[in-house]
Amino acid sequence: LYSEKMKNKMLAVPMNLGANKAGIEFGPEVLEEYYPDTFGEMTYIDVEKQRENFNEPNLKYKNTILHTCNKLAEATNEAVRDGFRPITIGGDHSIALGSISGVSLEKEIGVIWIDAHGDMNTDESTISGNIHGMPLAALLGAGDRDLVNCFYEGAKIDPKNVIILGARDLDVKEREVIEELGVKVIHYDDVMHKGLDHILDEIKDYLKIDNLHISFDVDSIDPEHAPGVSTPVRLGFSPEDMFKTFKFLFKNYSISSVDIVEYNPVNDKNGKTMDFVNELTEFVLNPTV
Ligand code: EXY
Ligand code: MN
Ligand code: MN
Ligand code: MN
Repeated sequence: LYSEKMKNKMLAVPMNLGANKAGIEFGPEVLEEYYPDTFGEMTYIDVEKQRENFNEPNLKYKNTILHTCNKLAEATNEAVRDGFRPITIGGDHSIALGSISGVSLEKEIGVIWIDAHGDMNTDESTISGNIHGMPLAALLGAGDRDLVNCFYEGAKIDPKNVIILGARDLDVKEREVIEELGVKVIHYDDVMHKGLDHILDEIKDYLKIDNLHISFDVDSIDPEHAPGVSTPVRLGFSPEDMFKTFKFLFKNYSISSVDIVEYNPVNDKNGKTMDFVNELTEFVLNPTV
């Protein structure tokens, strides 16, 4: 399935509360300032601070994150219904709860979660209480009911239609959640040992779904190439290999929507990360496979 050329709808979500770290909220405006051609048309989903329930240390800033994700879901749902491809620029990975909830209402979608992490903690399994470590679990119906019921009741995706690609830092209890749900994980070790070509075949053989959402976390890239993230983990994809992966995905699936999250300008070194994020976004906006 070729991803037919679609009109893009660029959304910006300056969210840092899921990572509980300063800097990520400035990602969209920094990208827009340096690369107006790529990021000049973004519609901002503003983060409106809600009253928080601070005796829930395992769900930090839940109400504000949920409020923002509901607004984002409205926006991605409207974009899809109007025949656009929503491209959501973060902001931390908690916003994927909103972007994916919005695109999953009318049709079943698959998700490839490209990330050094699993983002499959629940409020019970989390160590940090940071919600950017939880969105995929919530999308699969696990954990805090309010997160699970974002935008509409219940799970948004089926575990059989999900692959986590590039994992190299999973928490112990998080692994149990992944096992229980039966989500396929392709660790970065597997990519190194089997080679990317083999891995891409593996994805093609496993993920049998028309509509695919790409949730791309910049920390999936080797911090040598992309240091500007909130939770860097050593090793990881080279930019070249990631472009090869994106070309493969756009060639073999009908890409419904894309997230590009966790870019943190504060940690960037001489703009290396910003340049990569711009190049990747340029490809997504005009996928020449
Ligand atoms: N697993 C750790 C936690 O839950 O806090 C780290 C999560 C990092 C999440 C970043 C967005 O990918
Ligand atoms: Mn509001
Ligand atoms: Mn992530
Ligand atoms: Mn990550």
